Amino acid sequence: EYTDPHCDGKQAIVHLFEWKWSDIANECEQFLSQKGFCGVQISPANEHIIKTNPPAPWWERYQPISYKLDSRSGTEAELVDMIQRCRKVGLRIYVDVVLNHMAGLGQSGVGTAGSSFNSDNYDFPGVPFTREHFHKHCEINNYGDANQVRNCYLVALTDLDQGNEYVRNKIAEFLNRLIDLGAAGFRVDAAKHMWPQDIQAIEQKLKDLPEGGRPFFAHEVIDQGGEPITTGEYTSLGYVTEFRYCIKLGEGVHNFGNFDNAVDYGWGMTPSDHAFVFVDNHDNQRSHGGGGHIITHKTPRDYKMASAFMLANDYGFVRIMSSYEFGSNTEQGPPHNGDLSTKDVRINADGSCGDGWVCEHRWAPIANMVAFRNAVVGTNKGNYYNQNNQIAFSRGNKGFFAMARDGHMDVTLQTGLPPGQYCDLITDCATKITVDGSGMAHIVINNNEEPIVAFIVGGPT
Ligand code: LAG
Ligand code: CA
Repeated sequence: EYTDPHCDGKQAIVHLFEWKWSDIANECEQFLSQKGFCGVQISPANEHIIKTNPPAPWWERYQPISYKLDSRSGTEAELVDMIQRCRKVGLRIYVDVVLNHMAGLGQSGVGTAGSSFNSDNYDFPGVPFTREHFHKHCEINNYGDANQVRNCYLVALTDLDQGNEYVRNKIAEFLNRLIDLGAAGFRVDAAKHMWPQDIQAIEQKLKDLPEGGRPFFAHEVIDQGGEPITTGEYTSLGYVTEFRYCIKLGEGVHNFGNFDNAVDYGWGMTPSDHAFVFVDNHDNQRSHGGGGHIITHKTPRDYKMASAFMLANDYGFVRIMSSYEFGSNTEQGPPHNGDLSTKDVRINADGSCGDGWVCEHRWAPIANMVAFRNAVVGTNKGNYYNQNNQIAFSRGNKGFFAMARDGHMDVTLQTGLPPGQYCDLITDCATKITVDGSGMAHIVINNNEEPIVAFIVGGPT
């Protein structure tokens, strides 16, 4: 339950981190629909704090002021327009929702929808929430204590009591409103910091989508082992983020031998049908939340290999990250104009992005592998080959994938596919592969920057 993304069987979503609603609508129409994406995770749509020092950091959006739908990505009208335009071209919207807390202590003022607030007084009249709706103040400093992780304050953020019936109703009202507006589901921020039974009680208050079915849920639970709170506590509530896979993908790219154990249930990794997977996310790419040796857009060659492998492998439901450029300042917000308003996403003539937007989701090995994943859904890996940092495997009799760490591969392999000529998806058909009557094909890679070949039955020819 809560695992149907409602996108006609498509298999990958993209997080357009900090994009404005108007830019997301354009991207649905001009790019994502052509490439077979299922939908978009959007940044929090509700009212949040406004910070000028530091100037408009990304994390403003993780400090809610109310559930009014005015944020720095746009107004409610712009949100609705975007949801509908994306929907028209077959893409669904998943809203990042911050339900664990409101703004941090020590702050007061006005939010992005004009609501006043005073955190130290627990006063959020835009909802309204008052002191009785929050846990008593204590700070989380011991992740070995599940009670503390759920009932105390995460970096001084005023911690809502989701055991309180009024709080549950206000949250459910907010989510139901997004369902009414056409959203297909939610990414739940800081789910680890809320009791699973409280999340369940909130989910039970939600409507079916207008077209039927339960909303999709991806719960953010940072579980890298060694703590009492595990992803397994949340799998009955929807998908759960699998941060160990970020580590596994990183290890695999650096030494392909490690891809043999990319999914390690001995490590406690989440079963595939509830694992929400990604190479990096908006937190761990800047060493907030999780961290570790995470591969990001800053090393494009490795990032393409990790992403392509993730899309080819038979594990989890995929989220592609789409970032903006940042340097050593991990607080830096999205590209902005002089008045701190977010810049438009610039799309260059060659299809890349500019003005500070990275658009990893437009990089060929990532964008074009979405079609691969859609085509091979439900099949297992077979004909597995992994030698000398060269990996290849089939997915049932639907697709074949190969990748070479040093950029070169020249080997004849069993593909498991019907005979015929196939187009390499990565190079948009510039390379062709012939599968003979016994399923064998000569696999050649000679591409240092994008050392990947992938082809599918029913693909372009
Ligand atoms: C998360 N997981 O459950 C994310 O992993 C984590 O990155 C989020 O924090 C957190 N939930 C809250 O949604 C992010 C930033 C923090 C930021 C926080 C609130 O990583 O750095 O804290 O959002 O905006 C900031 C300051 C803190 C301050 C706090 C409250 O960095 O120093 O105490 O605001 O004012
Ligand atoms: Ca909490």
